[in-house]
Amino acid sequence: MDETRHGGADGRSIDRRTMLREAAAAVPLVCASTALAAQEGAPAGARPESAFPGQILRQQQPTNLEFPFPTLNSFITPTDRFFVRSHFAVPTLDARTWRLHVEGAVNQPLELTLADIQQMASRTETALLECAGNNRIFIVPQPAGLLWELGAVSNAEWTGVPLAAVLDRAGVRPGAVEVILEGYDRGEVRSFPNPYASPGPISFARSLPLAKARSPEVLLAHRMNGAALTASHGYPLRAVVPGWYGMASVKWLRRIIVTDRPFFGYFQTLEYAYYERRHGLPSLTPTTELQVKALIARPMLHEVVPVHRPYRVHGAAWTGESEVTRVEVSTDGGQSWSVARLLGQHVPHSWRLWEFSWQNPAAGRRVLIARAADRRGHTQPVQRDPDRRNGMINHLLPIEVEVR
Ligand SMILES: Nc1nc2c(c(=O)[nH]1)N[C@H]1C(S)=C(S)[C@@H](COP(=O)(O)O)O[C@H]1N2
Ligand SMILES: [Mo]
Repeated sequence: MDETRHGGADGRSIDRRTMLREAAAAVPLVCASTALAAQEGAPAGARPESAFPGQILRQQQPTNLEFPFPTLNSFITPTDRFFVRSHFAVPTLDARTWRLHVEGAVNQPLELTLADIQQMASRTETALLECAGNNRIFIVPQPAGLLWELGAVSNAEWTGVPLAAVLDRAGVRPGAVEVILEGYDRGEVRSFPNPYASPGPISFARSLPLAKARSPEVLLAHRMNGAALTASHGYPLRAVVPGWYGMASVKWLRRIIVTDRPFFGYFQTLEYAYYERRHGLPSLTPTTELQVKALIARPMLHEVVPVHRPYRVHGAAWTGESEVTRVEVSTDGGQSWSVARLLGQHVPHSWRLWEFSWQNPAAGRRVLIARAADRRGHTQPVQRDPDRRNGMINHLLPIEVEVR
């Protein structure tokens, strides 16, 4: 393999040697190509769309890939590094025969071609997607679900048509309350590594309340980072729901169904739902908005940090319908905190890169922690709230390193 370059938006690039060095140092990381080679029965040449040095393999079938967060070096995540979360095999779709159906409580049901959608007025915006299960590997005892470390999160530029424009074209009837987005992918969910089995084969589907569905930032996207969507990211058309966890951004769109009653599908009850206590009674509630969070890219877990030399601690922070206003870093396990520098500008629904200069690290084991706050005053919980089940993980994460 050649010295593959991965240009970032800021013009920097990472060579393969750097990637190998970094991946080798990160204990829980599994290199995708190594894991695939070790996989018995994998047909020769069967690799995910982008193998190492692109991503970390978290599941072979369906293919689930993590962005190697310690390599974070650009505001926009290149498409071949962007994490992939798919519950079923990637459907093979031909843009010439693909159709989007709009039905349910509408005046005019629609059957749209990709060309129909591409002819509508488009909008481009930057938005982060984070899987609600990101950082699950830190939860003790180990919960159900894929064990993501830091990188089930990425930031990209999306181009498409506002969902609102398609809804207007169909005409939403009075009494409608939700919009269900359904993908072309289908399968049976097994009880491992998922928490619950599905009632036979199901498709991936999620609903949005009508108000969010009509929000101008919610897109039916056909382009990602300036190119057509790749198969694993939803070709030919996907939803992008900025400000919400990734499960709302349904890929490989098949149907948009306007309903006059709430939807209780698998992926918003048995999965991607948390307990909200109403009247003291835990009530399963679909996961929606992103929680405020800061993550450290470097140093990475168990990294060896050179003693008595300034070290650039850096990472990214984000929140839901607000703006990150403060990131703080502790290098002593949370006893004292220093303010980190926010880089660049605030871009709605995107992450904000940050850095902090760790002066004169003393020898020994050190625990680094980052924490963020947003304009609304939302902060990160110190402890994990079990009502969140196996998702929405934003409590403080200790990153232990060795200074020597
Ligand atoms: N059709 C379909 N859409 C889907 C999924 C899926 O399995 N099928 N996974 C969802 C989840 S849980 C996440 S986190 C995001 C991930 O998007 P990405 O694979 O482009 O990173 O897609 C969402 N959309
Ligand atoms: Mo997800």
